[in-house]
Amino acid sequence: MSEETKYVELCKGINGLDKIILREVRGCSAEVYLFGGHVTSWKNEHGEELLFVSNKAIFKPPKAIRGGIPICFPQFSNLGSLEPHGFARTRFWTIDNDPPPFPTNSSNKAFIDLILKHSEEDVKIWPHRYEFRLRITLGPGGDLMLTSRIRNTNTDGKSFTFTFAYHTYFHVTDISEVRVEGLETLDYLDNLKNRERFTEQGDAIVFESEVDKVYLSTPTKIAILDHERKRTFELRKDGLPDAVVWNPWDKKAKAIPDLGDDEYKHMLCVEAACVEKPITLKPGEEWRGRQELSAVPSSYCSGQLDPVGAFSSEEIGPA
Ligand code: TA6
Repeated sequence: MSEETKYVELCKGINGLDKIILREVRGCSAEVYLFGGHVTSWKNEHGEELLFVSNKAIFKPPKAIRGGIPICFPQFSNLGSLEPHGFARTRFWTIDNDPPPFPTNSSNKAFIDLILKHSEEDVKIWPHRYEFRLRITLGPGGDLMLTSRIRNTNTDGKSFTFTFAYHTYFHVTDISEVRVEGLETLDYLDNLKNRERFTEQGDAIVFESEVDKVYLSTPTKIAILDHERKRTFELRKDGLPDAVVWNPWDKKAKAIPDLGDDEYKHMLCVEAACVEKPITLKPGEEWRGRQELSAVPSSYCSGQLDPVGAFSSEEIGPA
């Protein structure tokens, strides 16, 4: 990267929407739209795209962008009266130029702080005041880190409750050659069976048909092995006990207007989430939830996952 190249650049994206590009010295990059506070690209040092964004994605508000990392807040899916996955993914966020102190690794230079606050319109559908701060960091080694800090700023003394997910769409070469490790033997709610509770049987999770499951109280590390590409994604999470796994497969894909009929083969959603036990904040309280992603060559051995620790770049202090 040349001296002049910026770690953080604000520019226009598709349809003139404001976009931030994060770059790191070795050539990796990430892109974030202010619309939705939505990460739409994460590339490694070879310029290979690691996230899936549909060719049919509509970069036109108020429709959420299909792919990347939509932020689901204050409601995951249809678990409440709001629009599916809440409104954060369809609102315009702003750049937070003066965020409250945040424990940062000084080697991280490519990061952006965004903020979303209640609007008078939104108060009519979700009667609460809040500040949602989102820091998106591209580490020097190419890791992508998202940290959310949500504060209850109600002045009427009322608590609020929410569910949450980083609805991450990973780009995979061939879904039928992908396996997910770290969720085996866990309990899950099956969205395809009225959210009935089951226990995962067998070894790693593989894909042969539609999957829409919320794994409960998972370990902090999950691996997604793209056998065909010889690449492993590692997802590390903190403050987010659950993990959603979703692939619509062929029939459902055809029913989603902003997803190509065959694109399900090249995507897999694995989402750090808090679904089963919603979070409640009293006025003045803050919650933090973090997701870190790495992509490593798949000389990575399966079975290396350990259930604790290992937050590499920025530690989360007490809330
Ligand atoms: O996270 C899985 C899920 O809730 C699925 O049920 C599926 O519908 C998906 O999200 C996509 O939702 P969307 O509202 O973006 O079409």
